Amino acid sequence: MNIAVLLHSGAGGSGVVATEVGLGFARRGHTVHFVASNVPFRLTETGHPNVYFHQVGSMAYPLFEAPLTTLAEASKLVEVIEEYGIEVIHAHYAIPHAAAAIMARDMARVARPPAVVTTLHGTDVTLVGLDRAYLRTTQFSIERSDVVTAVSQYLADYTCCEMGVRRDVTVIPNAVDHRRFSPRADPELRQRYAHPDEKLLVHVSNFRPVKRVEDVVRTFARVSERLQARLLMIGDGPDRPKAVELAAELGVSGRVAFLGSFPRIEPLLAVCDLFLLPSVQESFGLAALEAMASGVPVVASRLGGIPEVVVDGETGYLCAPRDVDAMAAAALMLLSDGALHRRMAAAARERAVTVFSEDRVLPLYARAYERALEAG
Ligand code: GMT
Repeated sequence: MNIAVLLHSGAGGSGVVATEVGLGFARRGHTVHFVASNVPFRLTETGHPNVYFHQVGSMAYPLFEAPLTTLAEASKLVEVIEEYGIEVIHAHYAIPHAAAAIMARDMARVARPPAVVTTLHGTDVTLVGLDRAYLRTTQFSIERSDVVTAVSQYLADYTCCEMGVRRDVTVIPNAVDHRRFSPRADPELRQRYAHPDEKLLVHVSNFRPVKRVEDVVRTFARVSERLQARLLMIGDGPDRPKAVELAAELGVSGRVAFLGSFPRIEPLLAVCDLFLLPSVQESFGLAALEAMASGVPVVASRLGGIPEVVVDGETGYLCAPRDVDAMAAAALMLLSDGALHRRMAAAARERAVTVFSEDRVLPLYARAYERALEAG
């Protein structure tokens, strides 16, 4: 199949999923064309003869108050459709990609226009899409796609109930490459971040307000009152300075490393003991899944799609959002009991492999592509 993938190229979860799913299809022999404004964050591999990247152009003009990216994206996509015979466009995140995909499908001068599959990721519906500024375009783009998928049942229900979208939304959970993200003891790597008698906690996100990175620091500070521990903060974003300041205020700066954002996190995840995800909004929680695949249990908020990923009491613990005391207590329970930790680490890995492996999830997308082609 010739597949065009539209995505946000930054470090956000939707772009990561789009890249990993696209590469998964490429490894299985399909030709994948990534169309984005920059090289996608996780597109670090080269040497796939069937992977292409097409950069969306931009033209500044004094009359335009902001760049017209949706139009530029649709224009680039039409070129790709006509030159490479694209059969399926996979738009990850409704705005603006699904809109650009529908525009390009209608513009393409080809005998058989491509089918459009739109995957909803979360904030495209729960935050941005519901804003009146984008509501009608988002509804239109979802309704006119040939097949729409959502990364959790929570998000599928939310799309239908809150957005008033009248159509089927198929749940296809996010996938993890469980061969790359796997438990791997690497004492040499671990000792760069923690002494042998210390526990190593980790958080990965884009440090936006919904991630509550200050609650990560607060939880860690409470944990480290009771046991020797360190915290790795991986990622970057608007709330990073607040988290850095809070760590200083709470006297834990020396034990918290703000590493910044980088694409290959799997070796580091595998040497950590616990993943913290205290978000106040989360349609899935991809970073938590990658931790689980690495054999790292998760303490997270009980909300959105997180309970579909993390099973409370089995692969980690779920607590009320903003309840830092409960999260610290859960973390301490897990980290102080070696047998419990080993059991949860194994269960986390097992769930990641059996429910969310690419081998299981990619065929669901393949079926969605086929259905879209039949509908188109
Ligand atoms: O919140 C983020 O990390 C970014 C955002 C995005 O769209 O890039 O993530 C959303 O999509 C991810 C991949 O499907 C999900 O794992 C995240 O839960 C979701 N974020 C929210 O719902 C806040």
